[in-house]
Parts: sequence; structure tokens; C-alpha cells
Amino acid sequence: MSFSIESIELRLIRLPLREPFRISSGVEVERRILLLGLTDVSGASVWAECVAGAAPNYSPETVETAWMAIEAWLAPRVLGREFESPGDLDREINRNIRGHNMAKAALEMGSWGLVATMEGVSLSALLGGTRDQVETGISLGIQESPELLVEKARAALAGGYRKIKVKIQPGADTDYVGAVRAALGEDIAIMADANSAYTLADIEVLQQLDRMGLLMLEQPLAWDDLTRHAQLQRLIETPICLDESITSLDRAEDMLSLESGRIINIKPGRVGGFTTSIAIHDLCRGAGVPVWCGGMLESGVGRSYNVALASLPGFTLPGDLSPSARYWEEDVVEPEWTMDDGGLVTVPTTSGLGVEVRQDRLDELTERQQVLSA
Ligand code: OSB
Ligand code: MG
Repeated sequence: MSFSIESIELRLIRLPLREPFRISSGVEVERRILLLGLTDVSGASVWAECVAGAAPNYSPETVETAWMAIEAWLAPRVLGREFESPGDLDREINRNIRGHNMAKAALEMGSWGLVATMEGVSLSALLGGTRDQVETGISLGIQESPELLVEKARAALAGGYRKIKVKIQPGADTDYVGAVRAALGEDIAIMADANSAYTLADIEVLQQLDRMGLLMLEQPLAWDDLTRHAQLQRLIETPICLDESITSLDRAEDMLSLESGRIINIKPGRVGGFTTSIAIHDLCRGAGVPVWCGGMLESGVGRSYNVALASLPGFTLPGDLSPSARYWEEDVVEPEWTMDDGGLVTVPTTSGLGVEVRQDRLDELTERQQVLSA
């Protein structure tokens, strides 16, 4: 179905996390989240989420650069123009505008949400999803001590999570992962995510981690590296999973040909949206490479999009798709996202996002807003 975006509302909200989330490159206490409200000429509207952080410690983008890119370059490309499909919009916003993937993704994913709403189908159905439930894993931030981490990991397992991801950094790695492995036993799916905290000079620690039976080791080396990851993958048996390094379909192809890793964490925001996410999914599926859906501490809005993506058939490993209560006292959507005691999140089958965005809650949390129109 064709669509034409008449206005784009930019809304920066502040959403306090229930507990600080620490990774090797920084800590988040309160998320600052850029939401986009897209309205079609027909009157249909939808919210979308930009996953850029407050600081450029995950990728070069931030909420401020995303706001600027949308206002200055992306919105003028799309407002008032008719598109045949989200893929058509994707081509338009990528022509001679380099980078700014998270800003582009918010707009591109929102266009899928808009079309799903207008067609009265679920986002999952529009994307080609085949699952009615998706498996969930938890991502545990770096804790004060291995004991505290073990406590959190035990609680997560008891809560139903199907995969325990432990954030690591030099000085908080083998002791932490080893303690979780010892406490949970050999059969539990445990993985570690370094968010680029190591170099090849740390090979000894990486080889110790390699002996801990991890499901995968996520992004141990530099955020934009493929070559050294390929060297490392030859030295360890644990599959390397790339996150930060996979910013496009080309980078995914490079990972396969260089053998820089054996698994991809697909975050639609990082790769510029759903069109590229699906292309990476299809590539990996054809190559027998598992993918899973990563998370960026999204609000309930972003979660709708991630859950829909994770319902595609190639997403064969549990995603970072925790329920609302893991992150927030109160989410911005109704109903909030939940997980059953077997670690499954139900994929909505109703029209559009499958949840209502609470305008009252957005108003309460808004730091800044602006409406751009054709
Ligand atoms: O590397 O996957 C990551 C959060 C912020 C930045 C980077 C990452 C993460 C997570 C969060 O791991 C996972 C989630 O949203 O539950
Ligand atoms: Mg990661």
C-alpha cells in the first residue's frame, strides 16, 4: 500500500530505568529516547522509536545527532511525498546521505508501522513473521561483584529467561562469567558481551572465556572491526557474535567471507531499519548462520518493532526482548510487554504495533518536542 507522510512529530522523552545498566563503554541510569510520530495524509498515525543513546559510546549517533539528521536531511526527503512501500522510502533516505543509521531506521521502521496500521495487519505479518511467540534472553549489566551477578542470573533463570547474557569488561570477566557458570550449571545458555572492550593483546583472558562453554562471545573487539575478529575467531572455539560491527548488508557479507564471526545480533536501529534487517536475515538464513534480535533498552514502542522482527524464521536464538517490567516502573504502552514463565513473549496479531501508546505517559515524560510538516 502506498503512503504519504504529512507530518513527523519528534518527541524526546526521559524514561528512568529501574536500575542502572552498566556496560563496558558506559552506564545508563535514565534513558533519553527519541520517538517519532508519523501521520499519513489519510489521517492514520503511528509511533516509532530511535535507538540512539544519550552519548556516542555504542555507535557515533546520539539522540541529538538523530534529531538533527531527521530535521535537516531525512524529513525533507520524505514529507509530502508518495512512496509505494517502506522499501521505496528506504532507498530515498539512503541516496547520498551517509551514516545516521539509527535516525534513518526510526523513520523507515515507522513507515512499516504506518503501513501495517493502514492495512489493518500486524507488523509481524507485514514483515513476513512466522512465529506467534518469541524466545527471550536477559542482558545483565556489569555488577559490583560476581556474587551480585549470580543472584541476578539465578532470578532471571527462575523467571523463565532462556538465555543469560553477561556484560563483561577487563577486570570483570572470567571471575564473573565463571561464577555464573558454576552457579547455574553446564546446561544453561550463557553468553558474554564485551561491547568492544578487548584487543588481541587480551588473548589470554579471551581464551579463558573460551573454556567456559559459552553459547557465544559478543563483540569482543573494536566496534568497527572485522579483520581482527576473524583472527580471534581462528584462535577460539566459542562462536563470535557481532553486534556493533554489522552496520549494513555489506558488513554482514564481509563477516561471512572473512569468517569474523558465526552469529549476528540484528538490531534494526543499528543497520538502518527493517529493509536491511530482513536482507541480513535472508543472507544469514541462506548461509546457515543463526541470528537473534538485540535490544537497546527500548521503551514499549521499540519493543513492538523488535518483537515483530524476531518473529521471522531465521531468528533461531533468544533475543534481548525482556518484558517492560525488567526496565521500567511504568512503560509508555498499554498493555505493557510481558513474558510467560517459559521465557516466551507473544507476538501481537492485531493491527499495527499491537499495543497502544499512552499519550498521557508521553506528555508526562517529554523533554522536548517539535512537529515537522510538508
Ligand atoms: O550491546 O547489546 C548491547 C544496551 C545498550 C547498548 C548496547 C547493548 C545493550 C543491551 C541491552 O545489551 C539489551 C536489552 O535491551 O535488553
Ligand atoms: Mg551487544
